[in-house]
Amino acid sequence: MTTLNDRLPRDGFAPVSAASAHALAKSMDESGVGVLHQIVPHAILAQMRSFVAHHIEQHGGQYFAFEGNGWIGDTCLRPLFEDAGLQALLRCLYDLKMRTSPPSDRIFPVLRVLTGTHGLRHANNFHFDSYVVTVLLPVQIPNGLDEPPGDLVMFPNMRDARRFAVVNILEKLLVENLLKRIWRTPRVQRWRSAKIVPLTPGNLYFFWGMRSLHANQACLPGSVRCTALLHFGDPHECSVFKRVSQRLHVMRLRRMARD
Ligand SMILES: O=C(O)CCC(=O)C(=O)O
Ligand SMILES: [Fe+2]
Repeated sequence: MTTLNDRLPRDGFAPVSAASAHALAKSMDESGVGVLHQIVPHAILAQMRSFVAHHIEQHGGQYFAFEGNGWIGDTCLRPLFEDAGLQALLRCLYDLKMRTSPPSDRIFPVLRVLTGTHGLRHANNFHFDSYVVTVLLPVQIPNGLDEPPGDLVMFPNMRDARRFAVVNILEKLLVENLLKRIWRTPRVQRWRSAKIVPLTPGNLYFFWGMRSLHANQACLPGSVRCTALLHFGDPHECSVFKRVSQRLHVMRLRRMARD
């Protein structure tokens, strides 16, 4: 039985549940993105921004990203990450798309902070995620007058989720490396009907990360653009080829830090 308490927002977050799964999946299929509005309140975004400002200082004013469970447990986003409603929603979305249960309930969280000249290297870096469902929470988005906000750009549902890990790796190598400059050109973006998604802090943006080629647009080196990503459902989690793709990902990040 649901009590009033169950329906009240917890820790200031608006409630999220699997009841939104069908509407979100429809929107993700049809337009590329599904949105849940005003889920994370201002007070929590403000706390996250001071956490980020502190770490920017420690990184010499340059781009950084935190990957994996370590960072989120120490932040005020933890209740969202651990929320049973969000977890049920993610499972349901995976199930709707893949027609099978996810290999595990693991959520892979990432905090990306674009700032400084290194932030520019990470703009227009088109890729497919290794996970079927991606949730993007804008924490801080540049909003100065005439300032580029660093919108999300995507080619919605460009391919199907790949059943075989090796096909996935080869396809990623081709699209993300050999063809990487092509996706940045305005003509190709127009031709392939790229979708520009302006981001509002506090909303949750859902998309099929494994199917939709995506990247962020550039922002000014003096600005801060911070997003938290929750990746869910890696169909190749148990594959022997997984190590290869992880290695490629690490090499790519190292190359970007060096160049
Ligand atoms: O920050 C963004 O807008 C997108 C980041 C992203 O796609 C990722 O980390 O996988
Ligand atoms: Fe991504």
